[in-house]
Amino acid sequence: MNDMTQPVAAVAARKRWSLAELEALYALPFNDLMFQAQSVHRAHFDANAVQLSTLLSIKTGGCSEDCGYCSQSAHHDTGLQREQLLDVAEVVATAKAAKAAGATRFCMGAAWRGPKDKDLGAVTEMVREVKALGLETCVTLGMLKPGQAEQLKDAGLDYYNHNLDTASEFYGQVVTTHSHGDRLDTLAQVRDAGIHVCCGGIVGMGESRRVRAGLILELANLDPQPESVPINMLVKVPGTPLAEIVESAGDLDPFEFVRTIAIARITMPASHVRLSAGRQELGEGMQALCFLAGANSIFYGDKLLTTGNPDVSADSALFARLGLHTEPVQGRRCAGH
Ligand code: SAM
Ligand code: DTB
Ligand code: SF4
Repeated sequence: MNDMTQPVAAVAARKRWSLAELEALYALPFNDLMFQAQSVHRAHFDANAVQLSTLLSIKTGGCSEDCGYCSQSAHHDTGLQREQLLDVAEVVATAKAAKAAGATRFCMGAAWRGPKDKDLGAVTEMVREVKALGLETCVTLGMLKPGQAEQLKDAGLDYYNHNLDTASEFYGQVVTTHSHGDRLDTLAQVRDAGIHVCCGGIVGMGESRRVRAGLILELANLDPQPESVPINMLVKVPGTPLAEIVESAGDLDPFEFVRTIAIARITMPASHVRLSAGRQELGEGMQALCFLAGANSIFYGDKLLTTGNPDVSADSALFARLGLHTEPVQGRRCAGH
């Protein structure tokens, strides 16, 4: 029975997770964790539906930031060909092809610390035209300055992707040119502008389990929780510092990646959890376990931003083998998002 002496707001307050609770979830036997995750998943979503987002790098390489995992940082010698901001027409043509292939959301990524005002005009035009195709729109442009999120919202932007990437205690070992606090600041601007938040992170960077638990804790305790939570497995790009560290220290156990997906599902029950970078390396069996753990979104298309992704034909075949289907736009079962 509810304690009627408590104010309504306190009764309705959302659960805040603790690090101890998340560490306890990580410590569960794998089958018990999967059972919990699948039960939560079924209570909130069609268990066999997967949302498909296609990525396009609209401005590639030469980024001022020093993110230790990233092929596009000017601080690392990865041999990546730099490209200026694409023309609107080229972006629209790629978005049309993505829609024809079955994607429902189109995500445009730029290798910027943040957009300059002169570039934002071109991006808002891309958002307008992609939205007019009947696709959901998403951009990931780095840190935003006051007023920029509102301009994107006015253009019809549905989602802004800006990842916490790792727990605050580990952030300084991954990036030094901006802070974890800077990320939270941009996320607040996106939320205040009324744009849906897409925010997740990367695992497999040589972090401890406690750091993985800390990342999921920080994501789950965002209030409101992000509508979309991409969980990336580090893609080891030659020439990036983190690839070299992980190459000598050894890869993360893929079951630990599946556990991370399951814990994201349990702690963020109404969010779309996206099985993001690293699908090629995980293979089909591990991807199937990720879907069982509650992943219900993927990046769909032969390329992520600069690295590979499974072919559309391979994904279609995998979906057929697993009896999965594509989630239609606005296909969520729970109200509010
Ligand atoms: N510059 C913007 C930013 O930092 O937010 C947008 C682009 S950035 C490439 C988007 C996200 O891609 C990063 O936050 C990170 O989570 C992910 N990512 C980048 N390189 C990756 C890699 N090698 N492996 C896994 N995830 C990666
Ligand atoms: C996210 O969390 N993962 C995507 C998207 N958001 C922008 C990017 C993955 C990039 C993987 C490395 C690359 O292709 O450059
Ligand atoms: Fe730049 Fe984003 Fe890559 Fe960091 S992750 S180097 S900000 S493109």
